[in-house]
Amino acid sequence: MKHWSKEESLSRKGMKKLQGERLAKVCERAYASVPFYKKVFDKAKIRPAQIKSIDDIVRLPFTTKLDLRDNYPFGMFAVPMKDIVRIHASSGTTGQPTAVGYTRYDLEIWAEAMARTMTAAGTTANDIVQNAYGYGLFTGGLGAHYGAEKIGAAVIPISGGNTQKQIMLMKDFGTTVLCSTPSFCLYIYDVMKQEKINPQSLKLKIGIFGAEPWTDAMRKEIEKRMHIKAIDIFGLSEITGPGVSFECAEAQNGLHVNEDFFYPEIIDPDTAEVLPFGEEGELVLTTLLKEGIPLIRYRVKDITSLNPEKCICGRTLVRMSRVRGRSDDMLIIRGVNVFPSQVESVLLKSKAVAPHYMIFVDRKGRMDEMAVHVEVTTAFIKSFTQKVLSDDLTNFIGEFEEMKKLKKEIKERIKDVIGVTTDIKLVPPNTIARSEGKAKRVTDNRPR
Ligand code: DLL
Repeated sequence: MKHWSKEESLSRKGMKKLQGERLAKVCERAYASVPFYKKVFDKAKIRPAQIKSIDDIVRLPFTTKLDLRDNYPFGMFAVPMKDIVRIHASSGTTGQPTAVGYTRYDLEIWAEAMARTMTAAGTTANDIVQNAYGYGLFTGGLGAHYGAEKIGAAVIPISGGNTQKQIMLMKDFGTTVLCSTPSFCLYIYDVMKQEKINPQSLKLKIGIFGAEPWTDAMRKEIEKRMHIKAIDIFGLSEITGPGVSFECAEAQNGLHVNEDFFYPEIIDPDTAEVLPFGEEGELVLTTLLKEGIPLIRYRVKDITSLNPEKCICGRTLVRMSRVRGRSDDMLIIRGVNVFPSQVESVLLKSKAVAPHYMIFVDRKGRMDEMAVHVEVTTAFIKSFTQKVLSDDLTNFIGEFEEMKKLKKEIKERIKDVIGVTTDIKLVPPNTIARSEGKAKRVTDNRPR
């Protein structure tokens, strides 16, 4: 039987009522059990009893990553440690990690959120799910694991990395669903190609991808190369992990938010004013049921918009648009705002380049300079030279007229679409570092 909860197709009115009831309770709990929330509620002169409907949420103060850091490791927990059954942590690449604790009930809700996610992607109890998200402090591995188990699929808990083995198991076990970052899937594809394994010879049909920004152009590349349906899923460890929102296979058009668990708002990142449906801004999420670490109006920093229209799949859950990137990943190049995903969209319009690129930002004197390194495809090189593709190519790759023309085209397109002048460097196939987890596509060397 298909896993489908009635909350996925509630009327807007019914959903708002449910959200309002849950918000009132979470405010009570947070106020009573977390000193941080008592302090900020008191400061804002608001009592939990004043929160009666979901529309009252605008009266509540925001929570930020800094608040989590200030209360590191367990200061934001709302239950005693005897009730916590799992602890995860963010990677902390930009400083101290943040720790999140789950009660048994929180894990149930998370598994339910991921069961909906897997189902919407087309996964059923008949599937064999190869889970290549990292197991460990990162929430991807265990998050996808319990969701897949909940719907009765067979999980292969291989975790990230180990590309050769990933391919071996796909073949031997007849994997039908792959869970990984989109960049890791591309890496798996590269290795399959080197080993002359045709993706069509595999049973793989669905890819459940997330944990990093990726564009629709990248989706098309993956779908074409791997012969699968590529589904976008979103989440973050502070809120639960993967399972905050998910695309459905029917529409692949926006990510349904599990809004009975996580209430989404969009705000103007500068003024913090709440924006109407359809407008792009910073995502803010409130956990409506979390016991371990309830978060009220948590500023997520990801840039997206919300669409309340009913989807062709039958779900009424509000949809968020594909995340464009984080506001703190946005590069400001000579005053122009640039998201790496915009660069990706432009690059992938060209058939001559592969979906592997790096962006380098530097400052020369007072000027910001942006360089984009992108791999050309083997097919493109073969179209104008019969020279063997070897490392030697690195030395003279820039000398071919075809290369110069392509470089110029990409440079002009980036200038037209994004409005910045970039230095384009075309590099031979397989020379840009591949990722087995979240891809790192930007190196910003500007002094801070
Ligand atoms: O990345 C949870 C996750 C695991 C999501 C597996 C999806 C699949 P964190 O490590 O806490 O958690 O990182 C969260 O990653 O705020 C976004 O900036 C980014 N992110 C996650 N999913 C997407 C996505 C996991 N589909 C941060 N598109 C988030 C764009 C994403 N960015």
